[in-house]
Amino acid sequence: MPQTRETTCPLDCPDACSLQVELEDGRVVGIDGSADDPVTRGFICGKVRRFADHLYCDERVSQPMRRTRDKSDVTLTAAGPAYIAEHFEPISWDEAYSLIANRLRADRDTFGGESILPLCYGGSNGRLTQDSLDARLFYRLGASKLARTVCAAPAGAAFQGLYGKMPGVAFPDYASSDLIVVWGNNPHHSGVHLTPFIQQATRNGAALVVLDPRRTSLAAQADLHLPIYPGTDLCVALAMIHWLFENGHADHDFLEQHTSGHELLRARAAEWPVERAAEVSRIDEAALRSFFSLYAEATTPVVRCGWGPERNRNGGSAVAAILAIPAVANKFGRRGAGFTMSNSGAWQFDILRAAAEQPPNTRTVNMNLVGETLLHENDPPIRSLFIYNCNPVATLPAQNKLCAGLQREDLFTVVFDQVFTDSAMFADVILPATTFLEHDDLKCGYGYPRLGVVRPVVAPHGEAKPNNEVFGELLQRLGLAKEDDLCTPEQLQAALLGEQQASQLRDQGELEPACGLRPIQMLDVRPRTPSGKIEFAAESLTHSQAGLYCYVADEETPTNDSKRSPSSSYPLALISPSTGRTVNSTFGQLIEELAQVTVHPSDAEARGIEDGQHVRVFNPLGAVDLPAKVEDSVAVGVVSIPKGIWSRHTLNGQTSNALSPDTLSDIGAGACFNDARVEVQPLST
Ligand SMILES: Nc1nc2c(c(=O)[nH]1)N[C@H]1C(S)=C(S)[C@@H](COP(=O)(O)OP(=O)(O)OC[C@H]3O[C@@H](n4cnc5c(=O)[nH]c(N)nc54)[C@H](O)[C@@H]3O)O[C@H]1N2
Ligand SMILES: Nc1nc2c(c(=O)[nH]1)N[C@H]1C(S)=C(S)[C@@H](COP(=O)(O)OP(=O)(O)OC[C@H]3O[C@@H](n4cnc5c(=O)[nH]c(N)nc54)[C@H](O)[C@@H]3O)O[C@H]1N2
Ligand code: SF4
Ligand SMILES: [Mo]
Repeated sequence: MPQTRETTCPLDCPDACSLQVELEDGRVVGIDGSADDPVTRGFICGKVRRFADHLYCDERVSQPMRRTRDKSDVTLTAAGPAYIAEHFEPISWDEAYSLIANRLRADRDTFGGESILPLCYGGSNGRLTQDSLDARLFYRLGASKLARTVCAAPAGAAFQGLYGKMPGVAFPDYASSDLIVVWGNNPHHSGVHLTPFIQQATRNGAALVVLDPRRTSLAAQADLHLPIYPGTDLCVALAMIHWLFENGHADHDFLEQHTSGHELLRARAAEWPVERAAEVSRIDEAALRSFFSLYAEATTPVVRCGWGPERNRNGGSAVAAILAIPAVANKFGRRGAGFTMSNSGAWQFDILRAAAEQPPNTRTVNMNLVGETLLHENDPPIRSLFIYNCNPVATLPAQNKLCAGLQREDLFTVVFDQVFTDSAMFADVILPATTFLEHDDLKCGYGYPRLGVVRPVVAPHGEAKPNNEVFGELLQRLGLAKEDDLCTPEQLQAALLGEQQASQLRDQGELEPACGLRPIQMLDVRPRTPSGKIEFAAESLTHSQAGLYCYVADEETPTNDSKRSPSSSYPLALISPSTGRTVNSTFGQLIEELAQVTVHPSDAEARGIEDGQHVRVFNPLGAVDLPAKVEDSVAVGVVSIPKGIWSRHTLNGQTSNALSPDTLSDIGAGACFNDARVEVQPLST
């Protein structure tokens, strides 16, 4: 008899869908969105609809494994199940725990705890599978800490500085907006449940403006698509602020009462007349002016700021300037007006605090610089790397440097994952992880801000285990566990939410935050900054190297990498946006076709490149061989390769991450994936 079970999708996506999972004989046979949910509305993305393929694929890790041969022949071209079969052998969990515990203990005792580095990111994005028992283990070992900067570090810092992460306009309220500005975000792929509300608004007469170097499917439907050159959002946002001031659309009373630092913002904006911004951003000046007028005239405009604007050297200032726009014109106080960045701030708890765990005073390694650290840091050197909730070979910048670091024979690497990722090829020990259909978790939607409970709906595959069980056992084996440690999902949930809310969550399956699910900005929610005002020049933002709201052009790029290319030899800007097939790199093993690089017809013609032809995209950091897609969906001077692809998706194993520099953004020390500058040439056959 088929059965249906309810759970929540915790993947790194804004939506936090309510799911209905169909089971037959204990196996998942179908998965879809709950029909009675106001946001999920009975549909989910195509990626998760095929989750059963991920659960039962041949590349699922089903038992612990140990490397049997050295790492000298690991290359990205060799990656794949055949490599695993030849270089690894199955071992028991008991042997795996002993191997890992002995090595971590020996490294701590000989080289110091800082020689151990946990390397983790969003993984399944749940609140219980990260920063709980894992943090307890690494803190108590005195390990190096990780600054998780590959995503949302610049945007998060800017948003925290200006607004203290005040919750934004909820997706259903987009239906009430009269102008929707989608700025560097691609909801058709990266958060599908916003789209129906945008469509509802446009049916009601709302205008839609999209700022994106690519003509995404949403941009194709927009009233105005502004094909912005990557990394120039700061110039456009400042030009808009200047124009609002100059044309009598700034709300001076609001600025005086509810903001601070507007003098600095205004002064920096004055450097950006519309003509200058148009030239630098390569957007038609008249189109920019139409955008500014549309915004000034709208009564309930909303700005959906995505993560496209942050991934470059100007990213922090850019997001700060974009988020300043509704404050300058005071487009707040009505349903559907304001902005949305991330709504993760709607839930203000952290599991470490709940478990009374204090971070040690050890060094912090920036996640973007893991390759650099593995190769060049000796104080102490990293000797043990524990990779979980993360597929760094596919997702970190400077891929070739990272792989060289991972290939060090003296480095002991654990990869704890659900499938044999590209990173697993570099492991000494591979551990099998459960998926979110096999373990307990909690998810706070960072788009629609509900908190959903994640329940195991099927038995773990093979010998796979949840993170907390594995880190709990390692705490025991290393003698680091304490009697009053909270360990079970129930204990952790209760510590996080309090007994009453935790039991409410168990009964209802989800909870809403104290501010409600659809707060009106500056009415129901206010800035959570130290002053309670919108702080345009927050103390935390003023340490930016170039200066807050100061644009750094290509030629002036500060660099920590001598191999960084001058833009004249590498004139094309490479971006690597999300696609509809993968969630970051998750599900990559299910994709068989090669990825493509999209090149504008005029750039292709100048290089003798034809549609479908194999090309090399290269710069001094790496080279990616793959087919070209010649299409005018990208702006002239811009090329695009999807993010999250695996080595098997290109002809030579390197991916867009091989071309991304490990330079850091102005604010938040974040990733600069979209600062990659490249040349493209046909591959000789
Ligand atoms: N299917 C799918 N969904 C996802 C993810 C995924 O990988 N796949 N990832 C999840 C995660 S971790 C995140 S952070 C979010 C990200 O979600 P989004 O905010 O949508 O981020 P991206 O897809 O990286 O980029 C969005 C758009 O920005 C454009 N862009 C690139 N550079 C610039 C620029 O300099 N300025 C401007 N204005 N636009 C630019 C790109 O062309 C792209 O269309 O999505 C989440 N959802
Ligand atoms: N070129 C380029 N690169 C990018 C970006 C870009 O725009 N361009 N975007 C960046 C962004 S936005 C992000 S968020 C990062 C994401 O970078 P990552 O976090 O490295 O990417 P994911 O693919 O989400 O990796 C998660 C891994 O964790 C595993 N996992 C999931 N759940 C669990 C669990 O419960 N336990 C364990 N042990 N493992 C689990 C999954 O199987 C998967 O292999 O990538 C960044 N990389
Ligand atoms: S990845 Fe996003 S859209 Fe897809 S099911 Fe999960 S929450 Fe929903
Ligand atoms: Mo992300």
